[in-house]
Amino acid sequence: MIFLISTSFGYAFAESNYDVIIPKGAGNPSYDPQFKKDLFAEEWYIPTKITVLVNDTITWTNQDTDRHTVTSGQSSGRAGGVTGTPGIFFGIFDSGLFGQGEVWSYKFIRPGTFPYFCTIHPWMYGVVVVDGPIPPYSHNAAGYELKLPAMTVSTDKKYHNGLYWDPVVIKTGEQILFTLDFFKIDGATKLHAFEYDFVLVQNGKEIHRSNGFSEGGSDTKYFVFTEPGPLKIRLENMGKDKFSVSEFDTVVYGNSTKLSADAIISQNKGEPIIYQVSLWVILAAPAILIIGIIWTVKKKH
Ligand SMILES: [Cu+2]
Repeated sequence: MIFLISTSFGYAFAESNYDVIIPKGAGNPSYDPQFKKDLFAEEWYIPTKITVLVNDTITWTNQDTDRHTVTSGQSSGRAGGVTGTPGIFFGIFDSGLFGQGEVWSYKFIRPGTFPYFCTIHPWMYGVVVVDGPIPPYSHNAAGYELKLPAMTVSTDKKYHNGLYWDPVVIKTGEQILFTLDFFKIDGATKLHAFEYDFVLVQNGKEIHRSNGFSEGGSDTKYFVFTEPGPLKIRLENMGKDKFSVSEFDTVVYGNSTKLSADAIISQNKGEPIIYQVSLWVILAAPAILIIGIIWTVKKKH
């Protein structure tokens, strides 16, 4: 009986282990396939895209001399690395720094597309595609079950907030009803006519903000999501205080997870900008020098 219940959720897979390598040279944002191949990595995580099943584990091995991270979020890409643009944190997993010869493992317990990058070399990008059934219960962005209503205490410890959403698994194109509860820190005294901002942050970007007002301690909000990806539901400016923030996290599922993985890769590839810039310097420097010599010679005569 117990076995039947577990298979009805589709979690009867053999759990497999996969390896991703961080190659030597990953700490350099440029590359030159013809020369210095040992100093410049063409892929920062090998393979860049890996497809696994729910409950599989991936182990990253650092073969570079620099320390690196495996951090869920959006890389700034090759071009962004040159301009010093940081990556965008999604907050699902973060290895922290690990050095030469060290490894870090993570088990993926829900399906989806998980882009990741290195926090100190944000041009480094990889993506994990996890195939399998969507957990039939409400869960956080990592996939762990979240009992609804989810409860939390505001950052300034002044308020207690409850949040319920329906349907409990959020999908694109479906109207979601959010029910919000506002209590004093005792968790029992309802806050009536209480002002706040309802904020949705998806894939690290604010996608919605609207004012709210509680009636008898509660309020409702509707939203239809167009994009899949990790979601933070934030209650900000509670009681008109910018330090009063409560946050909940979950995920929005789309129809296709594979398409977005390919989009992430093509978006990050970009041009090897440092190589182009260095070519300009090589060509422009002698030209400026010659102009300077001609100008100096002319001045003397
Ligand atoms: Cu790195």
